[in-house]
Amino acid sequence: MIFKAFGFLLLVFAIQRLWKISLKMGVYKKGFIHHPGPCRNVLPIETGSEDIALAANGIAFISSGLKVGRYCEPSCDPRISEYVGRIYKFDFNMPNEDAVAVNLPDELGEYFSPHGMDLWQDPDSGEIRLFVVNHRLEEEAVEILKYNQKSNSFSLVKSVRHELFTSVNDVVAVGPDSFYAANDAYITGCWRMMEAVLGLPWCTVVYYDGETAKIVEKGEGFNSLAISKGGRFVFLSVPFDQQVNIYKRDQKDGSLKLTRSIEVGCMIDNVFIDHTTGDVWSGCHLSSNLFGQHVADIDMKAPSQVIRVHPKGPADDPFSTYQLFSPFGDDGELVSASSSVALYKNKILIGTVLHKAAFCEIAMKASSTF
Ligand SMILES: [Ca+2]
Repeated sequence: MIFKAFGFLLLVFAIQRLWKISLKMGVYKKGFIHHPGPCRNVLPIETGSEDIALAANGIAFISSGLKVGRYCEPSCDPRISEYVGRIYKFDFNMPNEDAVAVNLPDELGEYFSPHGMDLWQDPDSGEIRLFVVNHRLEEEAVEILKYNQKSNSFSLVKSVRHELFTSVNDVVAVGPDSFYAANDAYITGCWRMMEAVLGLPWCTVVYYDGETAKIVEKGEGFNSLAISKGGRFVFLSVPFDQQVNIYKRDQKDGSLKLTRSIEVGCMIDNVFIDHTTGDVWSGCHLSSNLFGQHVADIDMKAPSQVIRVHPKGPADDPFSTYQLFSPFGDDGELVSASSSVALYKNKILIGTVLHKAAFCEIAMKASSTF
């Protein structure tokens, strides 16, 4: 009798999980082309542009060459393991120019697999530090790099490793050597999929204050982090639930308190905050099914979408009401599997997990339907 009851409960759980997963897979979703103005690919990027970090002067850094095979080698196109990790620089002020690879410090070694990034700029000296998630062969790391504009190079300030870094996807800087890091799983390798299938809340957000690290949030399917201007709110994307969580941040101890979850209708990846308007922008995947096919064969196209959430609430709770926009969509031909976006003076850069990058001018007025 007990076994029958247990079996029944297991069946109910399996049906509930399959129902939830099938809804989120987006099997029947199509990528529709709608560009906000003239768009072009940014050369020479061909092997991914997973995340974009933007400096106040319009210089954007783009991470490229993420070796996703670390997640589950048999399900990935073997060409991905040959990707070379790079960080490109793109200048929004010279939008007709190509992106240029930035010279990396020798300490990073031959094997470099950059993922999420964020930028910290010293308000007095203007020094730019780029925080880069790097899946080192032996362990996860957040590399803190100083940008040297004259030599177009990075020097290594600090390589932060910690036992709480289980599978870091993204990072958001809150000081010259302090940050939050989001782990997108606890298990490594192919078995990590079981975390999503079973709905195990083993993802974490880790706060590193420059010396020590602690877990400040746990849950399912975490991905990317961003922070509001002034640092009061932290944003966390949860692709599987197709939502972005908004937390109030205690600036003394780094703790986070969930205040809002906004459903965006697509598998939201890296979050970008427009500090002029407070808008949340993100690269999105429409179909995890097509995304999976793209990872298995990078010649198979996966649709792209960019979303924008415009806050309409008061300053202490800006997203109590909001408007949701889709400024960009593509069937996968221009850019496949969009993961990131950055906005600068009515121009956007769009990045992808494994494919090209695109630059678009925004011809429409932001206050209109775009
Ligand atoms: Ca990401």
